[in-house]
Order: sequence, then structure tokens, then C-alpha cells
Amino acid sequence: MPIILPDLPFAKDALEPLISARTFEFHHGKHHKAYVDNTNKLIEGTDLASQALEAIVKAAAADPAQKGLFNNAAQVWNHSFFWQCLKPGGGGKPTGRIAARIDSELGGYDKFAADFKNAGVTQFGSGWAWLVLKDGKLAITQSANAETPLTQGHKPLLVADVWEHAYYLDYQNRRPDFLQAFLDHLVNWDFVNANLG
Ligand code: MN3
Repeated sequence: MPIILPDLPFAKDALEPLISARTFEFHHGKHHKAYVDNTNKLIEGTDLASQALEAIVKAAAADPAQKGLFNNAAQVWNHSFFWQCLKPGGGGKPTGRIAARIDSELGGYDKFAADFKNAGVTQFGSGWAWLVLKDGKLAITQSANAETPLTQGHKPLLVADVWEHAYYLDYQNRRPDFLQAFLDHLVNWDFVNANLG
């Protein structure tokens, strides 16, 4: 069963002007699709061809000879997760259980937002900024390239893609402005609450 490129959970122009349709045409239609196509080529005819994506990511992470498969499969997973972290009219202070936990575990929303933004800004080169459950507690982490909390024993709750392909058409070099727009207007807190389980 091949790995499928999931549809965006919103129209490609739904987040304009914060993230343009043109960015999604490349980011989803070209970058994410290429990771899907590469993953399917690399698992074709192997034992992993019948596995679910998460199992493929974990198996490839455990085998240094499968670095190419890991990079592509993890990027498929990370992007599928990232799209769900976005919604039109999102962002700002959360509600629900995540709001209470950010208050009690991360020093409140303003401190969370500053720390999450800093994680994205200071991820040198390509990567991701995450909110995860680490040993049952909220934590803000970074990952480089395709690295993902799935292989670190952390439960992902929220992610921002800070590869240049995520923001360069709309923000050029201004990664901090992209992250601020993400936090203020795009975070899908309903998805984050659902991820708390
Ligand atoms: Mn990306």
C-alpha cells in the first residue's frame, strides 16, 4: 500500500496573505509530494512496503544504512502533521486543556510564544520547532532537517516548519516574522488539544 500525499485540510489560498497559495503550490504540491514519491520508490519491493508511515520512519531511523529513506519518510510525516497545525483564523491564546497546561508548565502563553518563536529562529539551517510531551510534560524542542520527535520518544503536539521553503516566497529571509504570523494567526489549537489525547 503506497504512502499517500494527504490533501491540505484547507484551500491553498485560505491562509493568505500570511501564507500564499503559491507557497502551498510548492510546499505541498512539490516538496511534500517529492518526499512521498521518494519514500514510495525506496520502500518498493521491501518488507517496509506494507508498513504504516510511522513504522517506516522508526525502522529507517534505527538503521544508518536507511538515512535516505528516513529523510524522506520523516519529512512526509512532519509535513502531514504540520498542515494540521494550521488553520485560517487560528493562533493567539489557546483555549481548552492546552491553555491550562501552558499556564502551569511553560509559564503562561506569552512566555510559551516567546520561547517557541526563539526555538524556530535559533534552529540553524533547516528544521522544525515543536511543542511536545516529553516524559508527560510540555516541552519546546527543535529538530534539524527531517528529525522528528517520533524517534525521540516524545509525543508531538504542534510544529512549525522553519525550512526556507516554508516561508521564503512570502517572507524572504524574515523567519521571525513568519513565526510571529504562525503564532498570532495560524495555530490550530483544536488540533493541539486533540493531540493531548
Ligand atoms: Mn517543509
